[in-house]
This record gives sequence, C-alpha cells and structure tokens, in this order.
Amino acid sequence: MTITITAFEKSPDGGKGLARDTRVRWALEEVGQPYEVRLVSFRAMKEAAHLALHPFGQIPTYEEGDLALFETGSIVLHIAERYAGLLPDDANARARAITWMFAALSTMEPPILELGSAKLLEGDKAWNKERLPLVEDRVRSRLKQLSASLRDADWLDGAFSAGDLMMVSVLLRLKSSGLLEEFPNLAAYVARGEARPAYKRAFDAQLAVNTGKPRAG
Ligand SMILES: N[C@@H](CCC(=O)N[C@@H](CS)C(=O)NCC(=O)O)C(=O)O
Repeated sequence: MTITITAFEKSPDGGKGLARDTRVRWALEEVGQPYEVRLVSFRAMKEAAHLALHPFGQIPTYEEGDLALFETGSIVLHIAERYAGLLPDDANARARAITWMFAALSTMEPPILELGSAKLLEGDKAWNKERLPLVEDRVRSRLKQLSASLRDADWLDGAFSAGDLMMVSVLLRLKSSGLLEEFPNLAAYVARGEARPAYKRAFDAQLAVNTGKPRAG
C-alpha cells in the first residue's frame, strides 16, 4: 500500500531538516518503507482538502490506504508498530521506548519550542532581554536531566528505537543555540542520530525539495 506524507513546498528553514516531515521520513527510512511526498504551500495547508487530513492545517500528514494520520508522535508510533525496526520485541522494553517518545514530545519539545519563539518572534520586544535567559534556563534544566539519564550510553534504553528517533529530532532544533555543547554526551547523542544512514537519506530528501536538487542515487 502506498504511503504518502505531506511536507512544505518550501520550508521556512530552507532545508535544515527542522520541519517535522523529516522525522517521519527518518522513521520510514529506518524501517525500509518507500513513500511518496505531496508538497503543500502555506495557503493550501489552510484549505479544506488539507484540513480534512489535518485539523490544525499543518504538516506532516500520513496516508496509507484508508488511514489518514496527523501529529508526528502518532505517525512515528504507527510506523514503529506496523513495521519492524523501531521498537524492541520485549513488551517492557517496547513500553519504555514509547515512554521516551512521549518524553521527547511532551517534556523536552515544549521548552525548546518556547526558546525558538522567544528568539524568532519576540527578539524585538523590550522585555526579551530579561526573559530569554529564563527560557534558556528551562531548556538547560531539562537537558541536564536528560544528560544524567543518558550518561555514557549510545541510546536512551538499549538499542536505537523510535524513542531515540523522536528525542534526537527534538534536540536537533537546539543545534544553533550552543546549549547542546554544554552537555557533551547529548551533543554526541545527536551526532550519532544524524550519522545514521536512514537519517541522512531523510535529510537529503527534504533538502532536495528545498534546494530544487534531485535526490542522489
Ligand atoms: N505537534 C505537531 C506539530 C506540527 C507542526 O508544528 N508543523 C509545522 C511544520 S514543522 C507547521 O505545519 N507549521 C505551519 C503552521 O502551523 O501553519 C506534530 O508533531 O506533528
């Protein structure tokens, strides 16, 4: 059955891989499933056809036969449950990997997104100089806890899983902030994720859309 996802026709990040279709592409590459991409403009995302797939008018979406999904947490979990390669067989280890997916999305991502908004959308406000260090500290305190949990392991809980895929995807947003470098084990963890061949294929595919260059190979 053909899998089709949606992605930005032109990503605001110019192809740095921060648009969330990258994590879905990465999951599909990890499990070896081919997929098609329907590119959507900002205007089309708010029109009825796309809103029927995504009530909040965003990307990515995921279609497979009769199934249509939105929210990357749900999409990546679906891929991980349907295809082998992203979740361990052992039931408890599987539950822990899913827990890390939730941790990435509901504990780590919110303060990281808040930092992005504070820099990009509120940089010109008089109060931003006072607020920004507070927002940075909230991110730092989560990174410190995550760093203590990871210690010197390669991945969060044994073998690479959908939990790591989601966590690395979320942490990648901090790359230009300098915060990751304060926690060398986390910087190395993110680099390990980026070095995975499946991530590279996903990254290159979204970059090709944004630079107009066809995918190599
Ligand atoms: N929680 C959603 C967030 C989706 C999201 O924020 N998508 C962004 C692109 S990465 C988007 O479509 N932004 C355009 C908009 O909100 O109008 C998920 O994980 O799928």
